Amino acid sequence: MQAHTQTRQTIIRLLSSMASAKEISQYLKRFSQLDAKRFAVVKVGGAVLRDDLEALTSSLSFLQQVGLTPIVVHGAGPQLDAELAAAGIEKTTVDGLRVTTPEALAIVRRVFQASNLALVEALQQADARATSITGGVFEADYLDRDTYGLVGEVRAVNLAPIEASLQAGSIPVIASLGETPSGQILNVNADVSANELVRVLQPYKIIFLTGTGGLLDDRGSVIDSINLSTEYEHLMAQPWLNGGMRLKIEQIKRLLDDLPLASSVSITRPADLAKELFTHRGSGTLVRR
Ligand code: X2W
Repeated sequence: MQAHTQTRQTIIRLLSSMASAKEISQYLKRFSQLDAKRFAVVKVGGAVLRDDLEALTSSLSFLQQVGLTPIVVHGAGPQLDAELAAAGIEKTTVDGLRVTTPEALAIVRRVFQASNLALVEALQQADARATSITGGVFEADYLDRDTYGLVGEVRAVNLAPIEASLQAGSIPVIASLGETPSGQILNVNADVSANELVRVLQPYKIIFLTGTGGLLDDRGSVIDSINLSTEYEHLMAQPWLNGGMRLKIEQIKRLLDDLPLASSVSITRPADLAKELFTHRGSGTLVRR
């Protein structure tokens, strides 16, 4: 009952966002003609899991109800900050990546598992089918052991668990943990793992869900669109751009450089996901090459 109410609210929000039924059905038709495996990769930041779970689950559940199955990759940054601090482990980051000691890794693994399960259960509560995937997808190597410790860079992506989930019409919910060929688990930044998955899958839509609902300018307003070919240098030179966002934009640039020219990345918030997908105007920040 509650899930239906949430879905109805999503639809009402969608309709009130000035999209015509014609517009929405055009997008629906286009998406339903695509290879179902490549509809969308949606990266969900840990802040969204913590602060915006209901909008997230109702938006993803809505997609499933209209026959679309997104692939979800999630982080757990703020949850890790809290749990590591509670264990008395000081936070060190280099270039936006968390330096991960063996002691920290044990907590990273536990927190990723818990966050993953919490999202899967919340999706099921919202009437969605979802599959928990906390390993077996990202084959990794040490990024630079001296600098970062147990942090991985993705060497290969194993699509089998994702495909099995999609085949069953279930939303794959993937934690950002990597594993070396010899079985060492590594902490992987979730933007990095989402990007590697996108490189392999080349999905139709690439969406980053963040607490901010887009890239913010110096006054805290969401920037509508960024054209990397003309704005990248200028943007990266801005002192107000924080480490996480800087890393995100750098990675999006590298990602888009590897994808077909027409590809773009959307950064938005969960409540505006349907608006981003089904309206010409979209929502949040659209990043193009
Ligand atoms: C990240 C993984 C979590 C993450 C970390 O330890 O914070 C590294 O930095 P968000 O919420 O998407 O930022 N890993 C190596 O990326 O979560």
